[in-house]
Amino acid sequence: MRLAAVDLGATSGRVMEAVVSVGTGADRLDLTEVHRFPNAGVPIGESLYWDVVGLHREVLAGLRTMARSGPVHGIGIDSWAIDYGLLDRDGSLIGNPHSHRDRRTDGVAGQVLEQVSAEEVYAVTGLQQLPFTTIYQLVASRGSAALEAAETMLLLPDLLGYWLTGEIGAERTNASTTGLFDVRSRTWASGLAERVGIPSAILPPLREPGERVGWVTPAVAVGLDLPQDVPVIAVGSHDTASAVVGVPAAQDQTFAYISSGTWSLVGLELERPVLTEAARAADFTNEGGVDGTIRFLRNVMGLWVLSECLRAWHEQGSGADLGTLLAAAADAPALRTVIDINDPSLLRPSTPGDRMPERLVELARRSGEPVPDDRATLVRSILDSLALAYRRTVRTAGQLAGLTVDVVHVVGGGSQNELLCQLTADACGLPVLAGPSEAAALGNVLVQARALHADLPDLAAMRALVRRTHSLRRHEPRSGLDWDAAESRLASTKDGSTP
Ligand code: LFR
Repeated sequence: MRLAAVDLGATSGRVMEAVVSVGTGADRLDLTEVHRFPNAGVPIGESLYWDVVGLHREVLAGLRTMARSGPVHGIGIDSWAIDYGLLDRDGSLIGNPHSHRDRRTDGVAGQVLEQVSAEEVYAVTGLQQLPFTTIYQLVASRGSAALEAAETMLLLPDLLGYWLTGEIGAERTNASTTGLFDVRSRTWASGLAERVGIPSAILPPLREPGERVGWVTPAVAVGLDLPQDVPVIAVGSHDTASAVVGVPAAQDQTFAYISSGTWSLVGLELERPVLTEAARAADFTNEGGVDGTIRFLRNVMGLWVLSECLRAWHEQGSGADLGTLLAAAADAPALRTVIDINDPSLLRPSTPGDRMPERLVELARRSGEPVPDDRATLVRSILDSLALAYRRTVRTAGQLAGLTVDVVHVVGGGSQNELLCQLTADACGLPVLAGPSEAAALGNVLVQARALHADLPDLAAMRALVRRTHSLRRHEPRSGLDWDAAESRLASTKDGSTP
């Protein structure tokens, strides 16, 4: 079968064509990029928005290209989580969706947690405290004309699916990231929403990955030159949920995963949430995975920090090529400057008046670490600090869940960064299996393929197919670097306390 995976990231989006066949003696899971397009937050005044109509246009362009060269048996959409659009009573989008990196949520989490205790919130939602979670965005917009006019809130993949099919709903893995979802009953936490002044009526009916969202509308079918019986299928519409489906883990190993892109999502797949006080204190999240699994993980700031440095240098007119920088970073002194890569000062986009490279230098200074003196040492410091954060997170996840991790799988774009993967193996003291880089798109099509009756009964079968059809790079841990000492150095700084 020939399936379209729409996979939207914060810096680029793509429409991928997948050809899937299972059980025919010649298994196939071939992905081809049909259309790739840039994405970025768009500043207007003090606010930061997504150009969601532009994203819809690019999705249509990709689907049209795919339709020209053959049949399309299904379409699935995944994107980053948390962000949403509001629909009015006519079903029209109200305004532009905000980016979670917008400043409107500054201080809001603190206000909410004065109203409902952090313990109580964690017992219901099981989520890490991220300042920009949907609940905080909606609280920030209480009293706004937009929220007053809103009939429905749609997370971004559900909004794009609505524009293709006319059907309204909320796919469960992404709903689980909103802070408005009850991790145990697996339904909306309507009571919590109402307590903090969010009208629960805007939360649409939930759907499971694998359910049909609907058929493309006649207008979409005509515009794309598609037949009208092309289904849009709900996949793990949170990109991280799809990426975890695409982790090529073997069944006999306990694996941790790092879904490495703009953010790095680091954790374990579990059958049940871990809602202990220790998990809350360590700020671990229990997001919903495909097939009722739990993604027990933490957000680590990720390659965002590096890509914002590249952008800042580029805007300054002295742009450098990533490959050259990484080669120089490989030769730079190891573990010279380690910083808390999760520091909130790194969250916002780099601007000419507040550039990411300078923020990192400032953070090193504040932490009493040697200040990076050139680009190679700065990049090395980012990668060492990421590896250190991965190490702490993998170890803490294992302790909290009572599991001994055998192997770390790195998937997503960051799996191509060989230096980072090697440092991750060294830091964790565990083998790292790197790839595939397109795990989210693979997870997206695997769930579609099953919904369309491919013989992929469970996650193990899906992962076995990824293993049979994709080659992975293995990094063995090397000894020689003192990661324990680097970790203690970091822990002794004020900002190094986050796990
Ligand atoms: C990764 C991701 C993370 C989520 C962040 C913001 O792309 O979806 O899982 O916390 O983006 O939505």
